[in-house]
Amino acid sequence: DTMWEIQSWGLWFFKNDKRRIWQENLRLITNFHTVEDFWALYNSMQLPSKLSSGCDYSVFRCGIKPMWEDRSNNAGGRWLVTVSKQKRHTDLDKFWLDTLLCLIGEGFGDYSADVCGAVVNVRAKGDKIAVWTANAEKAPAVKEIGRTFKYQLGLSDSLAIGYQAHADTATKSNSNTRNKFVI
Ligand code: M7G
Repeated sequence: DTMWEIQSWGLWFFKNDKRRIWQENLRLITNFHTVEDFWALYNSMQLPSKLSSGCDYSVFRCGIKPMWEDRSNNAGGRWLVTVSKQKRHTDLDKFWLDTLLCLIGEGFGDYSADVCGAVVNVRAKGDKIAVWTANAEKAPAVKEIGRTFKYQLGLSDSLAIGYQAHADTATKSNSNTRNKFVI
């Protein structure tokens, strides 16, 4: 059997435990580098909609931690798609799988190499899926990745999604981080 090789990715899991600091609640589950291994892993995972509130999955290129502080992320930002509570059961798992397939298939157009990873946050106040890119100042790459992300999820043109620099997210205490780009 020939394995279908892809770039190497790491799957991370975050579980909110208030007794620990944020970084300690983040764990690398495993790395994978073939399509077969991706599907074996995907089929063994709980779907995001089944996770308890406060959990995240992240899939990042091997060697990049899913945190703002990682040198590959720290000048970057994220395209953010919010999924309302009512849509958790119809949209969340589908959006997450579409995002993962786009990620491992390097499907973000000419600028796929600028994509560091993707995150799903399961939250009582509304779930979130984000694609993290390496450089918030690289407008053509950021915009192309955002357009592709939106298209791959099948979001309507009238629904705007925003891109925020991690530097802004990390320094805002409220949730209203300004958008650097909107698509
Ligand atoms: P969140 O989990 O991204 O979203 O951030 P939420 O507000 O919907 O739960 C919640 C908090 O987790 C942030 O305010 C930070 O305290 C912490 N946090 C999140 N991220 C992604 C990071 C990170 O990359 N680095 C650090 N140090 N803290 C983070």
